[in-house]
Amino acid sequence: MHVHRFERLWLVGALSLIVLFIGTVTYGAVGAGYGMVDATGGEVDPANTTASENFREPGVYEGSDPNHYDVYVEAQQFLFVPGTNEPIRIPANSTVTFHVTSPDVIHGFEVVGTNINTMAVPGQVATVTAEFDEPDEYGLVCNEYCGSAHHSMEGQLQVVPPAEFDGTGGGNATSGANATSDNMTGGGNTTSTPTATSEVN
Ligand SMILES: [Cu+2]
Repeated sequence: MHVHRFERLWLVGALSLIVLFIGTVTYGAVGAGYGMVDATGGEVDPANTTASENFREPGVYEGSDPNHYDVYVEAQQFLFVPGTNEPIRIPANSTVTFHVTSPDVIHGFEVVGTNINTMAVPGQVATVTAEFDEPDEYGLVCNEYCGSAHHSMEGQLQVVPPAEFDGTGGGNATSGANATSDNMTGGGNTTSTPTATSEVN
């Protein structure tokens, strides 16, 4: 059977497109490191978020390992606690797990310029873990429409040199600075590091 040359070209082109599309979808699903908010953070009572074991008094806590910190954030109309009235401060060269929930309506919690971006759903705790290698400042924004002052809902995350880190704050303030401090790795790393500048709005 004779297939005309142009016919064959179209055939090859169309098949290549299909392969390309399947490839990009597969890459987006498994290769790019994105994940859905799942139920691992647990549930809370939105009217009393700290009553449950899954959420603590908002603030920064030392985590299970050295250089690991847990940050509990309440996103509410129209501020992040902590984050808006006082910045979230964490030391550089650390791994941080954010636990985010909302006592009122659905909000967003995005650390601008990184891939840290989750919904804050009333009754649910979203957890996101990221590494911060170098001192920097990031904006926080809410990107789920949450009411009349949604556009003004923003905050700040400060990654400070370990020597300047003045301890964890929150329910139980312990002094968190790690003794060994200045072995900062340079530059880009795996999970969520920071490329863009952190400007808000
Ligand atoms: Cu909002």
